[in-house]
Amino acid sequence: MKHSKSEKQIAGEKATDYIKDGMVVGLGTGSTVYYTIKRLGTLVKKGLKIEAVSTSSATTKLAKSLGIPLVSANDVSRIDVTIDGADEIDPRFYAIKGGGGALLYEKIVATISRKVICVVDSTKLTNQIGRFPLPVEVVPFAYKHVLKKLAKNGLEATLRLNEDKKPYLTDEKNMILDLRLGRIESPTELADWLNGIPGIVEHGLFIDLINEVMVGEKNLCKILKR
Ligand code: ABF
Repeated sequence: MKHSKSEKQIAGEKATDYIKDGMVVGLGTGSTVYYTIKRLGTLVKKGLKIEAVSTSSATTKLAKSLGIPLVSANDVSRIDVTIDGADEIDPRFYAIKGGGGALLYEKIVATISRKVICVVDSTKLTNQIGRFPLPVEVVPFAYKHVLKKLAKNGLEATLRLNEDKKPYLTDEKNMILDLRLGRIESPTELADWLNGIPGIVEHGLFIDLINEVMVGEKNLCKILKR
């Protein structure tokens, strides 16, 4: 019996329509972009000529296994299109990312990209972001002080742990604090405030970075534009 594709697969694969010969492509991280990368691997085998910038060690491993040529962010002057997932996204395309721990490279890559396409299943759409815990990447040197500062301001955060109950470390060997906010009244204000705290390297609020959203909905792909 043939299984129908999941919403993640529908959105992830459809996004490869944007990738053309000669492009520098940003490859996000996660279980939706997984399908983008798999399809891209097939296209490269068929002769598509691209170079890709990866946003995590997991994506690098997958892309390498599929023969996708990789370059580092410092080797390119721009990225033509980046395809990445999200944990939550609202109608303004404000998103929470970083559930997978790759928010720092994801944000850098999005910032240097001409176009950012977000690929999601329909459960990721929301009217107000904040239900998904907001990941904040911190340097280990200061994490307790950052936690204290957050608590002083009424923000409940927990240090992310891995399966061995040790602190989860990002590709840059930083830690992640997950902020339980419930709802974020003003994402821009919160982003600015977090940006001003020494010890915070980056946070998972993506504001004015996403240009288009491809949503898998049942067995179709809906394209949302700003
Ligand atoms: C990445 O993938 C992350 O920023 C985000 O945490 C995750 C999206 O989830 P999924 O695995 O469902 O695609 O883009």
